[in-house]
Amino acid sequence: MKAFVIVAGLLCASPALAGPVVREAAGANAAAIQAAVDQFRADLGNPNNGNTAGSQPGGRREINWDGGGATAPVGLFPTPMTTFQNRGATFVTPGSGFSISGQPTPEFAELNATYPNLFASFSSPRIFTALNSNVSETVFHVPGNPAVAGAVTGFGAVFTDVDGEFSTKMEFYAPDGTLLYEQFVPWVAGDDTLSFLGVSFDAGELVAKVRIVSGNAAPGPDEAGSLDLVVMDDFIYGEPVATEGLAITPESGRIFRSADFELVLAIQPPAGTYLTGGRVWLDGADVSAFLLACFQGGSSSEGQTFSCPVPAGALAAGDHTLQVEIDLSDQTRRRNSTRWTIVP
Ligand SMILES: [Ca+2]
Ligand SMILES: [Ca+2]
Repeated sequence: MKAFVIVAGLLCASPALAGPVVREAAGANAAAIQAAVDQFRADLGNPNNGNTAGSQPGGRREINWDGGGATAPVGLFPTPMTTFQNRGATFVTPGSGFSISGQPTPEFAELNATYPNLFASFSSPRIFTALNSNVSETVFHVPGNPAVAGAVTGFGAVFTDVDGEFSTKMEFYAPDGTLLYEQFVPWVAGDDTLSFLGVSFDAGELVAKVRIVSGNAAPGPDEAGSLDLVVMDDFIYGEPVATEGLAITPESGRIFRSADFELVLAIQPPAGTYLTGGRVWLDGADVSAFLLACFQGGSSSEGQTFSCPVPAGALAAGDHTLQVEIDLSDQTRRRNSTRWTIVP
């Protein structure tokens, strides 16, 4: 009976064609990318939650680097950069740290006198770069609480002076470390140009980390020969929600369609809290009712468990994303997801 319920449930979910929703644009000025940026904001939802502590029910976060305005001096930061942890993001680079531009000019003239001729802001006046590296990573956690790992539904960034088709890219990683998606940022000839790439996911995929390769060299030298120097402006991302304390097995990876497997949710509420509700989506379709009929309770070293046997053939060949969200008695949420590639 249980096997029948789960097969019927999963097949009836009739998953929509899932995947990344990509918004991108490049051009000579802010107006050239504004529509793509606004569409991406709409994809993530309103409001912009600013510096509000804690994971909010919806909306998004933004960082424009413009605090202090036109008179602010250059801001130098170590790695990890913790300045925006109140917005649920920490920045890491293999380089020596980060810089938010500022006086003497807000286009990094202190790094190289030619840079004001290369770089422009989308949100005026300040822009952002890693130092001694062209690589930076954004890692998500609960806003105001970096000890609790989190994930978002999408991330986008503005870049300035992307001159090459393959110089600048973003990689999106799931909470279990799997690379979900990667794409090069659109380029356009010229200087003082702006590019935008924003990717959100509509099938339940979650992003715990974004790795950005910004140009093909670290800032410092003149942009000569094959060098393509690129720095960043606005970061825009979905509301970070805690992933910690909610584990899904199997983790992302390949599963043979001919094999049975066991879906197990392991939930470890923080001390003093308990589970009050939850929902499960398969490829964006709500399968909570089918799984509730199937789940068997138990416990493991990872906490309280809910198991459901998934019989061979219940999922069609291809990629499937399972997202789980639970509610806890302290009014907080936990959310996690896994992506299975079903192999014929
Ligand atoms: Ca800015
Ligand atoms: Ca460039």
